[in-house]
Amino acid sequence: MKLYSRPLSPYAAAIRATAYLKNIPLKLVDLPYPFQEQIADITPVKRVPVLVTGSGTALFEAIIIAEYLEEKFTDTPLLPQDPKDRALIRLLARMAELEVLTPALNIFKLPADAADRQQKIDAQIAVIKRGLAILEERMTGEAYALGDHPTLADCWLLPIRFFLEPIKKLSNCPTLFDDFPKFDAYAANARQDDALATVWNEMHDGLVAARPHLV
Ligand SMILES: N[C@@H](CCC(=O)N[C@@H](CS)C(=O)NCC(=O)O)C(=O)O
Repeated sequence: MKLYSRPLSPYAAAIRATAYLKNIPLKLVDLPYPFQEQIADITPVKRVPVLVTGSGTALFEAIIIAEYLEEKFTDTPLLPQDPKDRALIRLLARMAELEVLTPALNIFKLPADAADRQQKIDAQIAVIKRGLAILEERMTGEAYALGDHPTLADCWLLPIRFFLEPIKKLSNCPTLFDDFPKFDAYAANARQDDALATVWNEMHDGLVAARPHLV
């Protein structure tokens, strides 16, 4: 299988985390920027990640790819048996994506010369804090997002936790995590896992290459 990816993309990083945690062999294709036209023939939305399966089927949308990998490779499950527990894991991942990553990306993509830039950033920071409060309430404070073993929630949380480091700098908001100690500590906890540490380091290298002043 081939994964079209970008090191810093939190969505692509979520799929790398899924694959690494499950020991799934993947051929990684790290696309140079701009990449959209290079994948236009395999995905109509021209976004990463894209997974091309062994039989040549292209799958896109990170959550679809992650769920496919979870269903196809069952040796190391990242979702438990109980439907309620599965739902709670998916809920944490979804909240992290919608309520934290989306406003963080809005800040990341804001042009340097945008009118009322700091005001716009502050508005997105308020949204991020609301999202972090949701995550903080649900996280267990253990080694992983929801306990002492990795789940699909970590595949989203780890990349998003990384991505908020440059966002703190971009936003002049060094105190962003002050009210969220479990989320803050999550970076160090989860990176004790080799697979998640690898994803963190790949994102770090991607940030060095793309926006070195934010490292
Ligand atoms: N909903 C998509 C979002 C993926 C996404 O936004 N990827 C970004 C990189 S982080 C991208 O490829 N952007 C290129 C573009 O929008 O032109 C998913 O879950 O896979």
